[in-house]
Amino acid sequence: MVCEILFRMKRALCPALFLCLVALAAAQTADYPVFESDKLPSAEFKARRQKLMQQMGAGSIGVFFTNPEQVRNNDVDFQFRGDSDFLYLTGFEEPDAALVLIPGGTVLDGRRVDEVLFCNVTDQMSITWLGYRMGPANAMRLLGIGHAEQNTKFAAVLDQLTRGATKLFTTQAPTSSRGQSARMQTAFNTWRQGSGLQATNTEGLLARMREIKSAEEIKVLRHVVNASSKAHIEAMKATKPDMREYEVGAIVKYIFEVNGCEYTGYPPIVGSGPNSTILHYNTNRRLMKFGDIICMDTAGEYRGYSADITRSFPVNGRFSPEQKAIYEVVLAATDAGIAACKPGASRGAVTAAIDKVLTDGLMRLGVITEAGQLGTYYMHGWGHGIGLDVHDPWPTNTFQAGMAFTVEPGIYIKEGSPCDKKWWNIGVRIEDDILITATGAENLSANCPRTVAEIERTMALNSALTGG
Ligand SMILES: [Mn+2]
Repeated sequence: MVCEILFRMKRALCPALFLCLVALAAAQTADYPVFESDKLPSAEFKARRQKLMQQMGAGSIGVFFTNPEQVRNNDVDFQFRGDSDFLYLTGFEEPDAALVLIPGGTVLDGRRVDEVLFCNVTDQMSITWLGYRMGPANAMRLLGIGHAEQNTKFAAVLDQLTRGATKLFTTQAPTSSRGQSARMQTAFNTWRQGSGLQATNTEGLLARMREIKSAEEIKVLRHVVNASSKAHIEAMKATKPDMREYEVGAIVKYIFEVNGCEYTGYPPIVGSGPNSTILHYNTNRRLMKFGDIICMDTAGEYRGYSADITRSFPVNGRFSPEQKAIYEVVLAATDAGIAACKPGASRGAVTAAIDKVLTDGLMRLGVITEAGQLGTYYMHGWGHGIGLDVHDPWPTNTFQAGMAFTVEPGIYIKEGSPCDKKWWNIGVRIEDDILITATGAENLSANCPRTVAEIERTMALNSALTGG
C-alpha cells in the first residue's frame, strides 16, 4: 500500500492543471464495470423505496446516510461496509452517500424527483488511487435510482428538496468525522434544527420490511449458507491436534472467499478447549490439543447477506464420552427448537422446547440437579434474524413465511463449574439457519455435518488444504 501524500504533492506540482481539469470532467461519465451477474435486481430496491415512501406518506421527507469510513491506523481505513438500512434501500455500496426520499415528489432544477441519491463522482484521483466509483449517472442507470447527484451538492439542494415537508424520517446512522460524509451530516443537522421538524425514526418501518425475505434475498441466503457450510466441512477435515485456532480460521475465510463472499459476516469464532466456553471468543491464537473440543461459529457474507453457523467438534476427530453426551443434548435441543418453527407459531414455543430438552438432558447427566440451574450453562437467547446484518431486525413474534433466523442453543461448562470436573472445558453450540416457508421450516444449513457420526466421518476425510 502506498501513501496518498505523494499524490497530493504531484498534483500541486502539475504544470498543466488545465489538462487535469479536462480529464476530471471527462471522468464524470466514466464507464463503471459490473463484475457480478447475480446482484439483487434494481427493481427490487426500487420497490423497497416505494413501499417505504407509501408508509411515510405525502408531505414527509426521508434522509438517510450510509456508514462513515473508519480509521484503522494512521492513513489506513478498515474495509468499508455500508449501513444495512442504506444498502437495503439502494444497493449502493460506496461511502460518502446519502439518500433523500420525497414521497409527494418535488422539483429539483426543473426536474420532478421523488428520490435522490448523493454520491461521490469519478475523478482523476479516484481513477488513479481508489478504484472504481459508480458516480451519479451510473447509479441511475444500474441501480434504478430516480435521480442522483454528486454529494458536494447535498448542502446546496437540501432546502429545495425539503420545501414544505411536515414530517421527517431518518435513521440513527453513526456520525462521520471527516470528508464529504461529515459535511453532508453537518448540513443535514443544521437544516433539521432550523426546520423545527421532529425526526421520526424509520428503523421500525424498515425492520418490518427487512424481516420478510423476498425470493431474491432467499437465493442469496442459500448461497451464503452453502458457502459457510462448505467452510465448516473443510475446517473439520483439516483440523488436527497441535494446530493453532487461527489456522482453522484461515481455512474458513479462504473457503468463504473462493465461494465469492466479499466479507466474513463477523470475525470467525474458533474456540478450543477452555475457549469453547467463551460465547464470542475470537482471539483464535491458542494451540489446540488432543482431547479439546472446538466451538466454531463462522459464516461468510455474500452480496451483503450473512449466514450464521456454529458447529462443535473434537480436535482429534473423535468425541470423548463426555463431549458426546453434552453434544447429543444440545443437538436434541436444536432439533426440538427447529421442530417448533412453523408459520403461525411463536418464539415462546421454541424457547420452551429448547429449555426443556437442555434441562432434562443436563439433569439426566447430573450436570445440574434442578431446572433453575440451566442458566449457569446456557446464558444466551436461542436465535436471531439473519440477513444484511448477522443479527438482523426481527420485530415480529409470530413466525411468517420468508423469515430467516438462527436456532442456536448451547451448553458452556467452564473450568471450576459446580459439577463433576469431567465436564469442564466443554463448550457446545449448534447453530442452524432456518427459513420459514408457507408450510413449515427449512433448515438451510442442514448440509453442514450435525450428528456425531456425520462429524466424525467428515473429520476422517483427507484435507486438500493441509494434506492430512
Ligand atoms: Mn448467531
